Amino acid sequence: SSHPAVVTVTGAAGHIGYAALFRIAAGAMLGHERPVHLRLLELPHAVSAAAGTAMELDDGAFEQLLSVDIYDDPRAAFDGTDFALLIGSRPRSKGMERADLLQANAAIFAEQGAILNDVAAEDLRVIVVGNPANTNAAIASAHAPDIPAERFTALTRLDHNRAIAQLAHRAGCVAREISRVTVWGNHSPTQYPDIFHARVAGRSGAELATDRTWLEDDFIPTVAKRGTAIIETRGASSAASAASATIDHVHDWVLGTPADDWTSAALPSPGVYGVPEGLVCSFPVRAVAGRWEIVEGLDINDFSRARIDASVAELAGEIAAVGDLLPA
Ligand code: NAX
Repeated sequence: SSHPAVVTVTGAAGHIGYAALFRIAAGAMLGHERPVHLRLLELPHAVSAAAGTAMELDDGAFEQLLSVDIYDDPRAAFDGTDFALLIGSRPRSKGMERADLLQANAAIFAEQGAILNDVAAEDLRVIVVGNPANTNAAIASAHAPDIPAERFTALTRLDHNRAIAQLAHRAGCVAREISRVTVWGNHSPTQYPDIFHARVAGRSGAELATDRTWLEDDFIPTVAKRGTAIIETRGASSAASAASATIDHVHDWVLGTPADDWTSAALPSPGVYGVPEGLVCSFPVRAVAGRWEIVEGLDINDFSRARIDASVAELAGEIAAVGDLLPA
């Protein structure tokens, strides 16, 4: 539809925010027909940087961009919003344990979930990018009882796109010749990129997977540890690729996945594929009429089962670690 969309981006002055905003303004996320109001939410110390980005957005003279507003108050930033791109989160600081990081972020996402519940638009869609993304999404949803849980999603599209890139290199083809890849589980090194159902330039992924040495020692760890490899090589974490994947996720959610293909997104489990209900887990998904549908009935072999179970166990552990921030 062409009614204007209100899009709130948290962490708007950060690296991913900077890369995402210009493409959203240019129509890459919601299509070139849909005008956009941008809301930039930042912590008080980064509001000035966000204001500078807003000046640059102005200077893009984007035809679809109706307004850019800057906030340090989440209640104002989320008022009436249709799309919440939750990119900002608390990074791990020196000496901080993983449990402390989980707690600090759980508090942020509990608050944002509650505010979204109060003030967001009826058709709100949420994508959590800030880590730990899956668990942050679960917490936000738990604090938003009036919003259907399926509207809270987390980004694993970057992992999905990384898997496609590695497969393309292996097979000597291009990305668009690859379909039906799935990333299962957590956005973490335990994630499982599954190629057994994939189609790779006319070949089956299962055929490529018969080379177990390549699969286990090369493909899977390369995809799962790509974020670290980017940091080591680039000297900074993935930003433009993460922004691009975030835009792909929302684009497909609203405008649909290509026929005969699927993608990966982390959604609250309805209890399928042995994933306990409520864990925000990455699944194979199609978007139909603006809703994600999990692709059901895929045959999961023992190799895949063990890896999915390991990542799901990690997700359950994260939720257990922040259990006291979940409403009773
Ligand atoms: P940056 O540190 O460049 O930017 C984060 C921004 O968020 C900062 O400007 C900060 O002021 C702001 N912020 C923090 N807490 C906030 C809050 N409560 N409300 C509003 N703004 C807040 O990080 P960047 O490189 O942009 O990464 C952002 C997040 O994405 C990180 O948590 C990162 O770990 C995560 N990532 C997730 C990925 C995924 O695939 N799910 C991949 C890329 C990335 O690692």
